[in-house]
Amino acid sequence: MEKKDYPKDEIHELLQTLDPPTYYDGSPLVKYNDFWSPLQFLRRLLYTQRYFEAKDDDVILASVPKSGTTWLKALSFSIVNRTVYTIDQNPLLTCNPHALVPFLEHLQHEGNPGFISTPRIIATHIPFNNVPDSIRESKCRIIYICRNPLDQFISGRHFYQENNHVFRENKVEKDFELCEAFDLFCQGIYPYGPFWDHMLGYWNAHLKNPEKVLFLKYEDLKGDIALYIKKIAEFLGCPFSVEEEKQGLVEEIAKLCSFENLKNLEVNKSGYLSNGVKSSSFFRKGEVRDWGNYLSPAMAQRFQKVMYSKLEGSEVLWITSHSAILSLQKNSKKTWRHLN
Ligand code: PAP
Repeated sequence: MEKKDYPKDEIHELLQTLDPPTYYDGSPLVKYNDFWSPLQFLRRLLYTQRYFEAKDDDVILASVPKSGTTWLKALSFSIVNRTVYTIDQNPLLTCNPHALVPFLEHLQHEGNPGFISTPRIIATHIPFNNVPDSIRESKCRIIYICRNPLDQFISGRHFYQENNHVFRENKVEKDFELCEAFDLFCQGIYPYGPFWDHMLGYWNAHLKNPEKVLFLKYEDLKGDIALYIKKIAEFLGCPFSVEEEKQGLVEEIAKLCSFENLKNLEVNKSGYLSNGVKSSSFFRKGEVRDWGNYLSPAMAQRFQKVMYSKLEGSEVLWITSHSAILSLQKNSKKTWRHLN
């Protein structure tokens, strides 16, 4: 994307029309076009909406933060580029997945390496209704990944605390109590939230055109990664050949992109991305239902009611909260503790 500037006075005028920011763990969020945009990224969002031109062969990876974006970046990059790099020369061995697959909202940012893949693979946390028109209107394909929102919430909690030097406006401010953050999350106040609208937006787009939008679930990938590697390849129009399958390429990609492998690579153990975020903070536990170690049964009950009230009548309720609700029953006898 050519580097242009988004006029400062337009942003200033827009901000006059929006409510003052609401703070999520010290990070200002503004309600813009029905979603909670991090204030620090609003300018980039507007820039992207105005100038980004999707190409028909682009691959867009979309998600609510902390739903498995890093994993999906690694998988998509390896699948699309499997004839370009052998497994032992794959750039994932020496680069964090976020350095190989840029975020749409950060493309214009200084220091962004741009695209190193053809077709281009670009990630975004922007809700479907707010992505640039050309993404909706072109033939580009979108892969959406969702995750049990309670795990998403706990993952985000760790991530934002570990990187508060990047996201928090007042860096010395004390951490939010877990229950305060949870209260906001249940109201939909979370970066790029409400999560229910985010999921519904992409889900409805998938129903309307399943060839354009593939809807994946983190928990399903954890259950059978080989199956989903093949599904992604088919969706992108580059299915594995019989020969590739015989050679075990699907399993090799699964292993390369596994949590254990990526977490233990030198490049992901230390250091920072160009935006100041700790590389290691993208690889915490990679588990399903970790929320049960942090949230009380009462909190989970409250969450269940929120899910029903927001998603009732849509299959998304079943798809995204089925595991949350089942695990609520499983975890209800567990002892629990607060994160702080
Ligand atoms: P992002 O939205 O900031 O890019 P994202 O990658 O979506 O973050 O989410 C990070 C979560 O995915 C972390 O979950 P946790 O906090 O519950 O542990 C991270 O551990 C997990 N994750 C990262 N890479 C993988 C992987 N290869 N396999 C499974 N889970 C992974």
